[in-house]
Amino acid sequence: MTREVRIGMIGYKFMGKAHSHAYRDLPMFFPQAAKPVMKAICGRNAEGVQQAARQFGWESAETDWFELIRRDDIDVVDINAPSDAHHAIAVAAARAGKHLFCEKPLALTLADARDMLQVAEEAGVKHMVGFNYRFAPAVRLAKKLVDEGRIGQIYHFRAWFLQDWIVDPEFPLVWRLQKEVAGSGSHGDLGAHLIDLAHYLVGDMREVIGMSETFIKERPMPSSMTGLSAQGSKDGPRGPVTVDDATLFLTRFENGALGSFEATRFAPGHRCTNSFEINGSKGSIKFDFERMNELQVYFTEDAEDVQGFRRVIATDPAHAYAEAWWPPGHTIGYEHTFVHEVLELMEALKEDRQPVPNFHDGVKCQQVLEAVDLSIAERRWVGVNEL
Ligand code: SOE
Repeated sequence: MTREVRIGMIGYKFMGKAHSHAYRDLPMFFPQAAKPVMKAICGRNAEGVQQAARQFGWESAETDWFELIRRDDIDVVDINAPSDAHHAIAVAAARAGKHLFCEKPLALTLADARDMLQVAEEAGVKHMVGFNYRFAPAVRLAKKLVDEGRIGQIYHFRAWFLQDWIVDPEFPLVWRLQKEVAGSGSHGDLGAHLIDLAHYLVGDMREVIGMSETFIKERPMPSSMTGLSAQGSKDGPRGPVTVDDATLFLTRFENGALGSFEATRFAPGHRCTNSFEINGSKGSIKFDFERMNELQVYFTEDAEDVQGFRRVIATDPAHAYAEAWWPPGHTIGYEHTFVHEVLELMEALKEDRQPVPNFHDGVKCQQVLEAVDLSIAERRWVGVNEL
């Protein structure tokens, strides 16, 4: 692989912008990495995609993803389209010899996710899945503390991802609320991140049991959507919400730890509270994405008179990625998680290895998502390996 990697990206809205920003920022802050060349961006709406190409800095625009994957000046196909398009694009792109970078959740179903992995492996291409929260320096620090045994044996992992952008019953029926496009609701959108963090920090899950609810069953059809905002008319046509508004589940990990998970879009005041807490024999760790530069850490071995949670700001040279950015205490944000993600992709390509997290992680996440769904449908504990 050369020092340059030519990218073709499908989707130009929320994630398209986040990824575009990452490609642009990477060479400035991580000049040692292979350089992403923003060759082509693709979207169905010609005017929209051309505007995005100009605004984000792409060399060209396409309106048909099939044309994009046929181009011989593209090395990586970056898939940011809604979830129902992931499988077809990934399979065709892998067969065309392109490396893959796909947003989460990997697919609508476990069967599709497994197929994507199999086709990518058979084609011998690299594959990455967009679990961006792994790339927050404070999360990297949590991982280091766990791996070095500084928290001891893990007893508990509890995680919650809370949002409130659809709490208004008149918020329109956007694609994220339609099962055939999104696969699931809060479960696959938010829960998927928590499941991935649990896999990353604690390990594999043995069994799960869950519950879910769709609080608002019908909503007005949307007339437009950008990011997480949408317009629709109260008096216009309405349609059924076919995904979960909230899903909660419990797990027993293979290493004996216990886990609890809550993903909801019905938590007023919580815009993007992606949090976890780990309790181990030697201490505890707490993370909250809304304070993403901080990690709360407690060590049982601290002297008794100063015991308590300490607030570590993960911006010192001792922390992952920090030296490339700003002086200590000069914090970074959401968009930087994507820069670090793209850094991993570029390094993996340069080193001729699979990036992490890759489609194996995407499949593992999908397996838990579906095990939880099955446990809800059958009202019982489900072994993750049943699927
Ligand atoms: C919307 O719920 C959303 O943007 C998710 O799609 C992202 O994956 C998550 O990181 C933040 O919330």
